[in-house]
Amino acid sequence: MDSSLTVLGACPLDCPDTCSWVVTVRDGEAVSLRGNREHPYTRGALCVKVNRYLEHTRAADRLLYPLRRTGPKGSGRFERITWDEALSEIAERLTAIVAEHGGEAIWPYQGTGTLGYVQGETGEAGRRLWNVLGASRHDLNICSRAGNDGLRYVYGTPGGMDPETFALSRLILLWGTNTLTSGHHLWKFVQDARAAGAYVVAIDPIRTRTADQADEHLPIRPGTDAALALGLLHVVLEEGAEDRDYIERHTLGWEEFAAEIAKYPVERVAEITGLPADRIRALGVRLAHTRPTGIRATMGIQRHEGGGAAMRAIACIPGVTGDWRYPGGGVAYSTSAHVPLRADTREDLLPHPVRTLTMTRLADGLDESVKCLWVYAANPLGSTSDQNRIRAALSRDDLFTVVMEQFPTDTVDYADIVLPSTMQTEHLDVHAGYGHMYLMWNEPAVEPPGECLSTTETFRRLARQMGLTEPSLYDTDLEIAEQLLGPAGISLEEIRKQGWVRLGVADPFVPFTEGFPTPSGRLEFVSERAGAAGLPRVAGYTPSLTARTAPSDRPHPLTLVTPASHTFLNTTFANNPELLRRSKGPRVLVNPADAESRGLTDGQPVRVFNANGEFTADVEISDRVAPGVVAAPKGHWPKLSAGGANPNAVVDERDADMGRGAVYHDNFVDVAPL
Ligand SMILES: Nc1nc2c(c(=O)[nH]1)N[C@H]1C(S)=C(S)[C@@H](COP(=O)(O)OP(=O)(O)OC[C@H]3O[C@@H](n4cnc5c(=O)[nH]c(N)nc54)[C@H](O)[C@@H]3O)O[C@H]1N2
Ligand SMILES: Nc1nc2c(c(=O)[nH]1)N[C@H]1C(S)=C(S)[C@@H](COP(=O)(O)OP(=O)(O)OC[C@H]3O[C@@H](n4cnc5c(=O)[nH]c(N)nc54)[C@H](O)[C@@H]3O)O[C@H]1N2
Ligand code: SF4
Ligand SMILES: [Mo]
Repeated sequence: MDSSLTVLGACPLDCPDTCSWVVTVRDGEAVSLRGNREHPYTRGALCVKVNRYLEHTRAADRLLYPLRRTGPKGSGRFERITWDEALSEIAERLTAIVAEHGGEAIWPYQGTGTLGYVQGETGEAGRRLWNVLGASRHDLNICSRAGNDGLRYVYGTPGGMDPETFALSRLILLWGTNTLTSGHHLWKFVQDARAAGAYVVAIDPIRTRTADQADEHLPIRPGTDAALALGLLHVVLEEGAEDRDYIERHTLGWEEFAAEIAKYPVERVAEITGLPADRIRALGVRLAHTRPTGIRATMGIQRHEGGGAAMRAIACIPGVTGDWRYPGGGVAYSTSAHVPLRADTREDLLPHPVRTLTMTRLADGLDESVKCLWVYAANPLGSTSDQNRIRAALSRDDLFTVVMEQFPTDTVDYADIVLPSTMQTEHLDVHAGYGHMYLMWNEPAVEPPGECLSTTETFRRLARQMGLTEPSLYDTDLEIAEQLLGPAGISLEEIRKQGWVRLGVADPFVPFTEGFPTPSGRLEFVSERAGAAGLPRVAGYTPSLTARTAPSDRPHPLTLVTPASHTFLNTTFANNPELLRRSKGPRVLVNPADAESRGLTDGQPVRVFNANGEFTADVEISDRVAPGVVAAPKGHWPKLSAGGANPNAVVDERDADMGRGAVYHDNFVDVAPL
């Protein structure tokens, strides 16, 4: 007799696909975790990383008990303590900090370890407690903000195409996105389009595995995409293929934008982007005459000084071609803005207005005014810019650091108190994909191992320990889920039963048929809001730092790009032995010409360095990158890497043009034998 049951869940990771999964539980133990074939977008496949999720939940290095540090900060030496000891020590310290320095001395540093609406990023976990204490607000801008803002100036929202409609596109531009690595479920819609005759172009400084599969790859110079967008539109105008009717009826500022386009003839764009003029022209002609054209641009493109402007310029393309008229036309960056769940920010709980601290600016922000850093679902020592300065800031003796974690990351090593956290099979959550149009339910499948607690339960217990009386601090996870779903008109029963529900929009979904949520109600080539924010009024080209610096002024000759790794999700899974093995360890791609001039041989260990610091990697000599560009994936744990650092040791803590986004793909480095 089979006593097993199946439990529906969702992948919590910061990946656009948010897969639906099915956990089989036997005698209280999860025995398998598989993709859910019933899900219309993810259709049963997970990925190389999450195929190992159950193994990861039982990993030997999983944190199972609260810990108190016994060695110096960074030593990673801890003793096991009870939850009572941990919570009473924390409550005492927080109460004293609030009394002496005010609540704003607490920085709740929340990352993207889970995108859950209950346990994570977008959600309720902690916010109510932090508001009651008057803690600083945390701006989680690390990932996609510059691009979001760029899109907002044009469309009024970062929301765009339903990715499923790429099946209907006849020209697909995969622009600054590595689909087969960072959200591979889109690929079958790309393939469906191809079967119907679509042409697929990858625009990426790296010849990625996605570029390998495309019909054409344009190896653009990093940080010059807006110039390419304008150059392609230049050809569209030469061809007389602009959609005059659409422009007149649905856009704002055409004359001024057309004058901007006029500044970017193909020859000039070839010089800026490093692409051959005839290939730019050929793509421009294709764009001019292929409807619908679907553009998939994701976050890679905006991790630059001019990243917001790049997304803004790309967003203008379908305004000129009229592609927003058609299913399969337009731009798809993220679907988050279509999600109707609106977590109540509960400002009413604040004792007084509070400051905002910026996630991308941890090294700068962690000054004397911060007395408690509370890290959850984040691994700043692996993922945030300027690692060495963060390490120094975390070493401060008067800083009280609490880290809620599943694994003993580099960041954990700097904690005063470590609190063990549940994983996705062990807690309840609600999710929304940012690359599809479905809401997801995650039912807890098993009891947590050891003494792990969910984020919500940890905060409920801490509130009790601190004697706080605000009733909403004690809402259960199910109550929180109901508060989210109810106002959005989503039935808890339905989503729980099926594991997912489609957002309440037409299928196929074509956005902006009723206008754009901009001040003018039109697609804005010219934005007064941008002007008021000190940005160019007219969409245009803002080069990245490395693109705008003359060779003689560059402190180091090479541009480093640090994209998604195929085997990790940010730093998550980079401690899994099998995935670490498959990653082949920290590597840096170097063009044969740059290798030769430095006397490098394939496989040799090198230092990649600049004034911020250095990291160690094995050289992979390859024409997958152009001369002048080197690439090293994000995600390796510093302490598991030779030299104790990862690429963020050389990444500047510097702002993109919009939203204070990070500049992970816009740094000068050089490479030398170790
Ligand atoms: N396997 C895996 N999947 C992931 C992640 C992961 O770590 N691993 N991370 C997840 C997260 S957090 C996010 S935000 C998304 C990010 O996923 P993506 O948006 O795909 O982001 P990146 O990997 O940073 O960059 C994508 C591509 O953009 C290219 N690129 C860099 N600079 C430029 C440029 O100036 N112009 C152009 N045209 N291209 C450029 C890079 O070479 C890279 O191939 O993926 C998610 N999915
Ligand atoms: N060089 C370089 N660096 C980058 C990027 C890049 O392109 N290049 N990309 C950036 C991007 S896009 C992002 S989104 C950031 C991500 O940066 P972070 O938000 O710091 O994400 P991770 O590094 O994955 O760390 C997440 C941690 O959360 C933990 N975790 C997961 N679920 C839970 C939970 O439910 N509770 C608790 N308490 N912990 C949990 C995991 O174990 C993991 O250690 O990294 C950025 N860093
Ligand atoms: S990381 Fe992405 S592709 Fe992999 S299981 Fe999670 S949602 Fe699916
Ligand atoms: Mo991200």
